[in-house]
Amino acid sequence: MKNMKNMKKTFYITTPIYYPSGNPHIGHCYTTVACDAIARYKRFQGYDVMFSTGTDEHGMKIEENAEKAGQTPKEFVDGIADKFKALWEFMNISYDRFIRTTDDYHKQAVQNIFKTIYDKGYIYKGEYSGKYCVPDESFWTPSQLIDGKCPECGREVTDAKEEAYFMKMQPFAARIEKLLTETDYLQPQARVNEMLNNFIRPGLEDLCVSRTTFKWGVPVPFDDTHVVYVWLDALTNYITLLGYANGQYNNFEQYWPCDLHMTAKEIVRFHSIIWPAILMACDLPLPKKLYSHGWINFGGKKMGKSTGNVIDPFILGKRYGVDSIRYQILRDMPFSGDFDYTNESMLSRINSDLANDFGNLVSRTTAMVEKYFGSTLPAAKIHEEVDNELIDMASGLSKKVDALIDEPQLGAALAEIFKVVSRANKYIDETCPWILAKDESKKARLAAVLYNLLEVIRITSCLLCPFMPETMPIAQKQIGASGDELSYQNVGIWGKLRPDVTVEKGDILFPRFDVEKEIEQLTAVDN
Ligand code: ME8
Repeated sequence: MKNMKNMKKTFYITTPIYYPSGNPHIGHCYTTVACDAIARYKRFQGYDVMFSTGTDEHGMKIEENAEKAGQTPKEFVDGIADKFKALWEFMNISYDRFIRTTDDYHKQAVQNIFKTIYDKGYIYKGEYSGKYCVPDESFWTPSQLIDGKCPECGREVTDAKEEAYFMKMQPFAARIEKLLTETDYLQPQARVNEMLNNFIRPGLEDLCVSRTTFKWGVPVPFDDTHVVYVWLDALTNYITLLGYANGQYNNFEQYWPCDLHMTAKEIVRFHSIIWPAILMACDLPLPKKLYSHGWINFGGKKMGKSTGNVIDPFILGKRYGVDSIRYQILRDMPFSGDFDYTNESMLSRINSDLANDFGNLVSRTTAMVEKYFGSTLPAAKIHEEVDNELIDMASGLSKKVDALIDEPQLGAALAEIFKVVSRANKYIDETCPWILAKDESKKARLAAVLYNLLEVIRITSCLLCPFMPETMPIAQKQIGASGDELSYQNVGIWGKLRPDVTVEKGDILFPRFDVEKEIEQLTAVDN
């Protein structure tokens, strides 16, 4: 029974499991960092969170890449899976579970699931016909061909047939259409029409769920001349890692159905049609939401392993700070479009929002508390009318951010937080604390102004912490906030910081970068 043992509400969030066919890049980082920010936010709200990621290690591509590298497929994927893990550690990704599809428990579960669907009569043996490239031993559909030739090697293809297992899709078509049209499962909604027009309305074709052209996969349990189609193997990770159809874990009842699958747009069809069909075939509840974001492009093209235009997150994180990179990619990705990454826009975002707006607010405020009050504010304060707008904005902020996180519109959530940060900087100009400081009779007013600024930093830093988990605790220490003052319960309540708080001025949180100089150096690194 859900939540019997643990009365906390649960939240299950997943990244795609990535192909370990090349090194991870900033595109993989985007989805993983976005999920991490949401997972951390949900934990902050008090949810019992399961956040999963992993690697999708079977298939012909991997088999081929391993051969090129002179390794066995397993040696090859071991090396790259380690790189993904190292990157996630570097990027402060707080995943709870990392699944590899070569894990024994997963392979066994995939076989069990395949057998279950077969026993229910939804899988049958048939014949797959298509275009075949003999040297590559690969089948292609006509639409995959380039100029009528093999898209891999450019050689001639021939008509060929092979025996294969198929999964019936018709029994699930009506329910899938309802899922897409009558619920808000697929976000952004714009993608729904794409799925309806391109796949569902023309009639769903049965899905080929086995291959005999390569060996690197999970064998079909009752016919080991076939391996299970890599997408059936991959998609089921979302339930096998909870323990479904295997004895490795025991969290299926606790966390399924999933609250949020996050992917980019190119794999929406797999997650909005094929995945629900597999679940329906197994009589399992459907996940609650699929958010498919756009791409990080570079020079107008999708950043990807095969295009070679990859930006190395290790280099960027080391030079500019992991939190800054996390912030920039989440802030600049629109809800439904793509975003074109440039080093210039990344640096100017860091300079303007983090160094100038947030960093400056913290350093100016703590410096003034130190200078005018020897670091500890007096308890007596005088409120003025001009404070109200700032107080209202900051007190109402967490409700807005909560709603945007649920959408999930992370860029918009960050923009809301930074509206309040900017308003606080404007408030400094309006209240001119340096003038108040010259007048002994205005000390209580000055204390109120500085307290209000510290409160804004307390509230915004709490909401920013899931996005920038390394730097925000440092900011919180600098303003003297701790314990319950930083709890979710208090993030929407004004005045929770102790009135006689003591600040601890510290290092600059976000240094400013000289954009031109950095571009020069980054270009040198690239070459
Ligand atoms: O598709 N911009 O793995 P994959 C934004 N194994 N996101 C990007 C991106 C970019 N330029 N490049 C990659 C697979 N991504 C399958 C998934 S899931 C059951 C199986 C992110 O290594 C984005 O999340 O090609 C995208 O959907 C995913 O990486 C594709 O990763």
